Amino acid sequence: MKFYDCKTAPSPRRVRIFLAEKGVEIDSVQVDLAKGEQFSDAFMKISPLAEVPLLVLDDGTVLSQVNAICRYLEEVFPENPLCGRTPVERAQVDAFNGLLQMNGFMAGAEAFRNATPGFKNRAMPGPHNYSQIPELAERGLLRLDNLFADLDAHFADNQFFMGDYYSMADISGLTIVDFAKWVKKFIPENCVHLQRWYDQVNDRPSAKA
Ligand SMILES: N[C@@H](CCC(=O)N[C@@H](CS)C(=O)NCC(=O)O)C(=O)O
Repeated sequence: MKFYDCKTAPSPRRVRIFLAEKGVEIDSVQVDLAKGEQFSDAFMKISPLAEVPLLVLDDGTVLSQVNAICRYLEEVFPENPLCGRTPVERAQVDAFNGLLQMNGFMAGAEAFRNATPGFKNRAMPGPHNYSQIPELAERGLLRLDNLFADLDAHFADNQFFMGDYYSMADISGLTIVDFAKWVKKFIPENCVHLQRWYDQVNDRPSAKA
């Protein structure tokens, strides 16, 4: 297996934390997004999506998308389950991940990519170019405010996303809070429950991945 990673990017970090929690090491290749290596012929031949992360299996099968890659890794490394321990938990972790993808990663990407000069014409990742829309940057910031408030309410009654069970949803959430710092969104002082959760997940050794 080979993991196509970029040390500075939030999406592949989710896979790195997942692997660290599992205690699994995989050969990895760094793709320097700042240098545009995702558009190189060599990389586009592996995946025309021009995005990381990617996982290439020994038989050449290419897996893309964080949630799909982690779902596969969970199947082949089932010890210490992170995607749910029962059918109900698996559905609940998927639901949190879907919501976090939409309301966290998309919101952060909206805010960052539509306002950062270096991303002019690159408002969306992937092989197609899109112009920046400043209103979307504004909306992304508002969506992050709302997400933080919603998560604070959730963590008032829950140690982790899934009660007392640390899961893939916590990995997604941690990565979003750190990604939000790129657009100068920090956990508000009044979100004490969200801050308590963040400190707890950020203290785990895997958070350094
Ligand atoms: N939906 C994808 C998102 C992947 C993604 O957005 N990757 C970013 C890095 S965080 C990327 O490769 N960007 C390339 C670019 O900006 O050109 C997933 O879940 O894996």
